[in-house]
Amino acid sequence: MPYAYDDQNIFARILRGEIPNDTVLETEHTLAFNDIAPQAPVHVLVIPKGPYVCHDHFALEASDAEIADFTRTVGEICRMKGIRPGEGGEGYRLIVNSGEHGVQEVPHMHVHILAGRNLGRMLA
Ligand code: DGP
Repeated sequence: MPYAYDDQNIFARILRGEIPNDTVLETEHTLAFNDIAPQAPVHVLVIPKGPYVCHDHFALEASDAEIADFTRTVGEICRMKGIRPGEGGEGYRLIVNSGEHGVQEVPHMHVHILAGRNLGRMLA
């Protein structure tokens, strides 16, 4: 069954300008803003502007231009925040919750960028 995108989800409303956001970076296909409930000193959400429900929906159905723009934007934010380990930063973690078992709360594809403290081990 194809994905059904709920255009009333909170990120869709942010994209339409109905709800304010603390924008970090905006590009042609991507918007990045600070998480409303930060779990680390740096906690940025990066979302595609297109109506993609979750990661696989985006990865398989978005255009190459959208995917490239999104990936570059994540990298650019790491550069802006000074968290790139190759450039003297202390590193970061990307999280993409998808679907029920991924405990995705907002049904619009998003990547969390977390940094600014040691995030501990997640996988044994
Ligand atoms: P997830 O569980 O991966 O779907 O994470 C959703 C994130 O979205 C969560 O960290 C809190 C954040 N969030 C929810 N509502 C809002 C909002 O209105 N504004 C912002 N900036 N973030 C929100």
